[in-house]
Amino acid sequence: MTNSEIAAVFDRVADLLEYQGGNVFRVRAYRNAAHTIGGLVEPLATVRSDEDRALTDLEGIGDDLADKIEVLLDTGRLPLLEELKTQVPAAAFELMRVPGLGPKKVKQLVDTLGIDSLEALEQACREKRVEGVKGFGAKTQAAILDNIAFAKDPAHARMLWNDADAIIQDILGWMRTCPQARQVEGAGSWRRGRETVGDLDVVVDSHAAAAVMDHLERWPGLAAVLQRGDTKTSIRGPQDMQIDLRVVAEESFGAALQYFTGSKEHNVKLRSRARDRGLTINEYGVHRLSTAAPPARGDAIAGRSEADIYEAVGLPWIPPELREGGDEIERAELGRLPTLVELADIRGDLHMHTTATDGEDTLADMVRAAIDRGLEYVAITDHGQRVTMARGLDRTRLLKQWDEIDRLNESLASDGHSPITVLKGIEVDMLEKGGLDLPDDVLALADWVVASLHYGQQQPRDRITARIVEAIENPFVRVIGHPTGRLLNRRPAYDVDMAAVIDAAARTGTFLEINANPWRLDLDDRHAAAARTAGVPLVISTDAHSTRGLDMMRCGVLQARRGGLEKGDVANTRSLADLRRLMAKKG
Ligand code: DGT
Ligand code: CA
Ligand code: CA
Ligand code: ZN
Repeated sequence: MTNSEIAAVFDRVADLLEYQGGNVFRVRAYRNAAHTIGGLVEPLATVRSDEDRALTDLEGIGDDLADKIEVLLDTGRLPLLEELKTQVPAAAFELMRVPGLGPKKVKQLVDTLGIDSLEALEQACREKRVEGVKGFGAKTQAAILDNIAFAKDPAHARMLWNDADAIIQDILGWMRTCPQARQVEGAGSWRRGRETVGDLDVVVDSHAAAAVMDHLERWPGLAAVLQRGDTKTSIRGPQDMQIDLRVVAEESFGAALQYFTGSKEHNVKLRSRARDRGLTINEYGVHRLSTAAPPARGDAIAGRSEADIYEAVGLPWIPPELREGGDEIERAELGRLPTLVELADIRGDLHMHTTATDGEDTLADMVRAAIDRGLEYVAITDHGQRVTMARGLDRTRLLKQWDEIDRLNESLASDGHSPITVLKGIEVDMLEKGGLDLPDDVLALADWVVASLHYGQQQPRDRITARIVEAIENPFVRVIGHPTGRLLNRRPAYDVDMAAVIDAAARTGTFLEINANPWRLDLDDRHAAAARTAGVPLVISTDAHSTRGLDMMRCGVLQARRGGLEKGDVANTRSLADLRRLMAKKG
């Protein structure tokens, strides 16, 4: 069994236990185990067979779970799951895949309406039978209908970029140890930094294709070989991810890298530009149209490097993040390609949580981790009191945290040179009825205020937009956090008029966030580009809930690059003094 299959078994056990109203700690143990295993590139079978290691070395895997993993590896089945399946209706699991329908809600629908399939649930919503069930109502019923459509859409089954990145880094590292491989690069949507990835594409420069493919087949992450040919092999890796590997000769490597980086739309435009110049481009190189097809090796006018390919059609090299078939070729032609923001430009992180609310690490740990990452300033922005699930801060607890931050800043500066400045921040919530969850006299004392919308996401477009615009108009609100609320693969954005939000932000000098969490990436590339055009400063923030979360900054930077953002468009590339000058433009 692969890791992803084992993770899926544990997730299913957790769902079914929860459905039965099982012990919450037991449910959580299975969920955590599924999470750990799902994120592991190395196969569990390898860990188990290594004499120097034990399955129980893995985070959240105790003796009991280790035993169950061994049973799964040996037999491919888990008696506990088989037993649970006999106790829970077959449809329950299918229904739990609908975003927003947890095990408890599903149980209620099954028990009261006898729902036995996704189709039956859809039907019941249409016939308005769900709104009558206790705890549901008309709004929830409408949301379920939307979410069934969302769950059925294959576009929502793609892997998050950050997870795909872990897999491709492992495979690139492995392939670079192959003696016959001279250059090894990742291509496709991963290289373009798309928020989700369908499959992974790898291009290898070698004259010994068979040896390269043999090496690929020995990759520890390999689950199955799907297809092996002379120049291309496709395999299945961890979490069912497909990987396509192509082997080309050195003189074609740049052409292949360009071709397989795509996007398809970008390539179509590039080819048509080539044709206008009497040239043809394919994965082997750029040739004159007059030469007989297929062109013989060696007569290409470009192919070795990507820059050569673009140069052959009179263009500068275009960064992969911009190759989506928009106006990047026209901009390149005019010499107007942006100089894209880079991770190294980022000097501060202005959205993060601590153990005071729903973070996993303490204030001191978060700040230490930020120093280790070379940041010059951070804002601590725990939740305001409305977020009761996260034990959101009321006035008293917030002021107490700010005292702690004062003392921390003092101690950091005790030798006269502080490595970092910690800003006193808060993530206030926009209330369902309008307004914020902490009063202005408290916000006036903050260095940095993020306002976010977590509740009442089903409200109609004009209500949601009005709530956000009202927050923007609050003189103390500096930035709107994750402005559309989308969660990739899980939940669509709430219905909001982004043009009105961008407009209000521009008018008031309020910033908009690019939330770097790989599930969010919100604003997305297009909205970020629109905000830039309107002159709204963007802030790329991790919204970290642990020290590891701080490393997600790179995902946000990638999204910003896709939106064509330059260093100057991103407020947290500035020094703290310059950031404060920019903040002073509001109100
Ligand atoms: P994905 O895998 O769905 O996230 O997206 P991509 O862009 O990685 O697409 P993929 O893996 O099908 O192909 C990788 C690149 O190869 C693609 O961006 C452009 C190029 N390519 C593949 N098939 C074709 C094709 O039939 N025509 C053209 N023009 N380009 C193609
Ligand atoms: Ca791909
Ligand atoms: Ca592919
Ligand atoms: Zn947050």
